[in-house]
Amino acid sequence: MKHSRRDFFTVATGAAFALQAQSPKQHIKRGMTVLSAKPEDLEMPLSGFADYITPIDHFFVRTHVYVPTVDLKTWKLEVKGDVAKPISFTMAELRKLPAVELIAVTECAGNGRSYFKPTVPGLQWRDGSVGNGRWRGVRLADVLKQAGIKPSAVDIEFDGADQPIGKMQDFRRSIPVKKALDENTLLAYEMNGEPLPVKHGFPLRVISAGWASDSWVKWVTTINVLDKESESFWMKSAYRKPDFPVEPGAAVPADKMTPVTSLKVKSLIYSATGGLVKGVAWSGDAGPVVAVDVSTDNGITWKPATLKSPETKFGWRQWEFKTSSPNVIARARDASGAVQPNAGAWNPSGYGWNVVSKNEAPAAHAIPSAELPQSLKSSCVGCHGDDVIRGQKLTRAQWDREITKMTNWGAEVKSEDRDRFLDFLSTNFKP
Ligand SMILES: Nc1nc2c(c(=O)[nH]1)N[C@H]1C(S)=C(S)[C@@H](COP(=O)(O)O)O[C@H]1N2
Ligand SMILES: [Mo]
Repeated sequence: MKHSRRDFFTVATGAAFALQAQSPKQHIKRGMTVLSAKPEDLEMPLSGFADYITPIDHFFVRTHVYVPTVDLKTWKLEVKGDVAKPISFTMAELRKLPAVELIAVTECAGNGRSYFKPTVPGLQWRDGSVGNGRWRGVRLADVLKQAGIKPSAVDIEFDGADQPIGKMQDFRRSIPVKKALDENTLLAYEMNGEPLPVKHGFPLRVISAGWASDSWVKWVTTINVLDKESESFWMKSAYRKPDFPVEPGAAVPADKMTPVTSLKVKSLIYSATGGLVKGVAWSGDAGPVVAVDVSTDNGITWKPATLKSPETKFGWRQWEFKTSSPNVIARARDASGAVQPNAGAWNPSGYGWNVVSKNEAPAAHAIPSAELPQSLKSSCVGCHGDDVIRGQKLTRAQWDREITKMTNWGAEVKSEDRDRFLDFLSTNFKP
C-alpha cells in the first residue's frame, strides 16, 4: 500500500488510525538466493538457520503469481458455501475474535527438490525454502463456527487476492475439515510480532501448522466450505505424490497420487566449525522432535545431540554436537518414533525430501550460461524470467511435458518452434 503525506493526515485519527497501524512494514530481503526474480522465489541461506525465529528479512518467499497489493480499507474475508449463515469479516472484526499465537515451521513441499536423482522439474530448492515463524491470528474453527459450518462439510477451500498469470489456474488450495477445525490451524494477521508482510500474505494467511506450506494460502479473501473434495487444479493435479515407493524416473498413474499434507521428521546441519556442529530439526503432525542423533562413522554408532531451543509442537529445535570430525551425519526422531530415512523417496515432482543430513551439502547445480534463442525468449520470458528455465536440468521427455504445461497456461509457441525449443532445452539444460 502506498501512503501519500495527505493520506497520513486523513487517517491519523480514531479507528482509521488503527488501520494505519496495521499496515505492513517494508522489508528488504537480505542475502537470499534468487531462484526466480519474477514471480519471486527466494531461498534462505544456510546461515538463516542460526536464528530460532526466522527474521522476515531472511524468510523464504514462494509465489506462483505476482504479489498482490491489498488495501485494508476495502479488504474483507468472505465465508461461504456449505454453511448455515454466509458471513464476512473486516480486519477489525477478525481482531475481535480470541487471538492465538503459535510458533510453527512452514516448509515448501519442494524444499530439497534439487537433491533428487534423477532430477525433477520445478524450482531447484536446496535446504532453505523453510522458516520458523511466530504467527498470531484467530482459530479457523472460530470463524467457521460463526458461519455455522454444516456437518456435511468435507473440504475447506481458500482463495487469495492474487491473480493467476496468463491462463494459469487460480491458486486455490483446500484442507480437510478435520485439519481446518484443529486448534492449531489459524488465520494469521501477524508474523513475528508485526502485521503480516506483503510477500507473506498481507493481510491474512492460513497457518496449517505441521503441514507443508502449499496449504498456507496467502492473501486470503474467501473461504469456501465444500460438501465434496475440492476441484481446484492445485488440489487435483498439483501437490500430489505416490504414497508407495516408485522406481526413480518412473511415471505414476494420476489415480495413484495422493495430496501432500503433513511434514515429515527432518534435521539439517547448517554449520560445522571449531569442533561444534550446529543444526535444526522439525517434524509435522507427528511432532515435536524429541531427539537428534549424530554419527561420525557413517551410521554405525549414534550419539545424542543437545537440543537447545524450547520444545514446541510445531516450531523447529536447534541442536549442537561437539565433534571435529569432517564426516558427520544427523537424524532426527519425532514423538511418533519416526526417524529420517537414508534415501529419498523419489517422486515425479520432488516433494518431501527429508533424508539424513550431512555436514557438507551437495554442490549447487551449475547454471548453464547458454544464450536463449530469441523465439524462445518471446514465447517464455515475459510472464517469468529465464532464471527458472536455467535452473532446471531435465530430460527431453520432461521438457516436453513442461512445454505442454506452459502452453496450457497461455504461453504462445508456434508449431514450427516447438521441436526447436525442445532440441535447444534438452541439449543445453539436461541432467
Ligand atoms: N495465494 C497464494 N498462497 C500461497 C502461494 C501462492 O502462490 N499464492 N504459494 C504457496 C506455497 S507453494 C508456499 S511454499 C508458501 C510460501 O510462503 P512464504 O512465501 O510466506 O514463505 O505459500 C503458499 N501460499
Ligand atoms: Mo511451495
